[in-house]
Amino acid sequence: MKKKPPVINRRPSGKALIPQVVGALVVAACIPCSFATAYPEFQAWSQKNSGRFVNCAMCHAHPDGPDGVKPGQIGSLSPSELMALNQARSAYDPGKKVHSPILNEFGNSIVEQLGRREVIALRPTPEALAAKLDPASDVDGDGLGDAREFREGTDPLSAQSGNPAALFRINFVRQRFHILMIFLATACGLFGLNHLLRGLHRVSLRQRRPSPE
Ligand SMILES: [Ca+2]
Repeated sequence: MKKKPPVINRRPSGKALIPQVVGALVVAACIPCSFATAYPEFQAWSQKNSGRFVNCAMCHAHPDGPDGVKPGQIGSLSPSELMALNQARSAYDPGKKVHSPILNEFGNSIVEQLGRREVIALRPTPEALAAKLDPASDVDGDGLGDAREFREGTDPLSAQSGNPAALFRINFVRQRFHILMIFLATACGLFGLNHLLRGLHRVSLRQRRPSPE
């Protein structure tokens, strides 16, 4: 009887898979916004200029960009969202209200302010985008304009993201009335406490004096 050759298990072990998985994650992290429907030049410039990590979430609904089937990506859109996407893509001129489901509030604001035609025209010179944006535009209301957040690579949708010194200065000015009130209340409290302690001290001294006979 012919002996069966031993079966060799060629499936890689869990340990052997680790370098492949790590490699895939590194490659995925290094890929900028997909080139098919996004404009990765702006993300790449913001990251290079600021030295901060900037992903597609700066302008898009999903941090991996618009291509895919995850929430906020084209493959996941409902028929009504696809209609909204097509309407947004037709906003070639500025001033048109844009509600693209694959863009976030900042991304929609850029298209509203400049129009898609100019955004596309700026792709070879992404550094010019900041100067084109309205200096008063600040979608997260943190006091740092969208243009500055684009230059500095911070999150234009998070009031906690921004240059720390600038945010401290802005919030200090904004809260100056409350800060003054806290200062006055503390000063009044200390003043009252000081007088209370002095009064108690005087009463205590009076009680220690021997009463005249
Ligand atoms: Ca801001």
